[in-house]
Formats: sequence, structure tokens, C-alpha cells
Amino acid sequence: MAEIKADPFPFRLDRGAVALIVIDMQRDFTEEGGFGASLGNDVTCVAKIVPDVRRLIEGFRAAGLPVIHTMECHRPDLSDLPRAKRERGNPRLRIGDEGPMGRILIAGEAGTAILPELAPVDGETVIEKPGKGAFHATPLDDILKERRIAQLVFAGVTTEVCVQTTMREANDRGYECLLVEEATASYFPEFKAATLAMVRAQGAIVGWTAHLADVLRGIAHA
Ligand code: TIU
Repeated sequence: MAEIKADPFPFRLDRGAVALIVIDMQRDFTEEGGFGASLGNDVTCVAKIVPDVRRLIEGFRAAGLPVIHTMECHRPDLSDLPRAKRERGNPRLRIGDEGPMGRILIAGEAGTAILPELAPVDGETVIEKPGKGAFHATPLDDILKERRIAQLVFAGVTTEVCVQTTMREANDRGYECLLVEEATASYFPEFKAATLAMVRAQGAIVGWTAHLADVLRGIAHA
């Protein structure tokens, strides 16, 4: 059992029960012409975390620990896209519309793919999810239980939307959750800061936060 320096107190890492979950590191959220930009966001600040997410993934792989990737996406026939989600807001391009990288947020399209530098390797689980949370309408919980995973280290985008939603879903299902500060980003830096603060408040009410270097040190020595 290794300890990772974390907030609000050290995280006791169980090497046999931990997985990294990388949330939605897709071109649709990090590149011009994708879903994130269609909502009016400046995508440059989320794209900046790619090298740190890569370091985290490589640390897990080097330690022989599981890496799980998620993708927010919908079926080409939009059968898993609630009307409320398609019609929300006033984006330039809606989910399912043809954009410069293919149809927005549709499985199999170029823009929906995970960034090549963070792409899953053989044997890594990829969860395609229609919601913001990765447990909603996916087999994630069954897969984790089958592999006896009880601790989830989180990276990805965006901190207050898909990452926080998934952390809260996981926390309610009994998983211990740790969010890596340098490996997550929001289009709104103040929302990232607020999410980090609210996750670890009240004695880790949702989970822990930790710095990348401390997580890498912890998994290397576990
Ligand atoms: N818009 C936004 O901040 N996020 C999303 O729509 N999806 C994810 O966070 N992946």
C-alpha cells in the first residue's frame, strides 16, 4: 500500500485495485471545428494539458496498471441522443451536424476520435458514453467490478462537466476517486479551481486532488 500526497489528506493507493480513467480527450473538445468550439469556447487552454495527460498515461502503463478511456459520442442515427441535449443552447453546429472534422460528436467520425498522442493501446478499455457521466448508459460499472477496481484516478476534460459528473457517479457507487490537477482542464479556469475545491472539501466529500508528480511517484513505488 503506497501513499500519494494529496488533498485533503494522503490517498492510500491499492495497487491491485486502481485504474486510470481518462475522460473524453477527443479532438471534438480540444480542436477548432469541434463540439467544444461550436459551443463558443476557446479550446486552447484545454489542449495545453495533453503532455501532462500523456505523462500520466505512460506512468500507469509503465507501472503495469490499467488505463481506461472514455469518449462522449452518439450513434450515427442519433438514437441515443435525447432531444433536450441536441437542442440545448445555440451552438453554431449541433451534435450530429456535419462539421470540418466530420459529424459533431458521432462515433467513428474523425473529430470524435481520441487525440492520437493519447490514443488507447491494445488491451485498454474504451467506453463510449452518450452522457456527461461515464456510468450513465454504459457497462463501466460492470467492467470495473469484474476487474475488482475500487480506486479511480481521473484525468481529462472538462473538469466541471464530464470529469466531475463521472467522479460523483463513481463516488456514489463506492469508488475512491482522485483527480490529477495538471491532467484536467476546463474552458473556464475558475470552474476548474472551483471543482478542485469542492471535490476535496468536507473531508474529501467527492474525492481527493493531487499533483501529477506525486501521483507518478506513488504509482511507481506502489
Ligand atoms: N462543454 C463541456 O464543458 N463539456 C462537455 O460537453 N463534455 C465533456 O466535458 N466531456
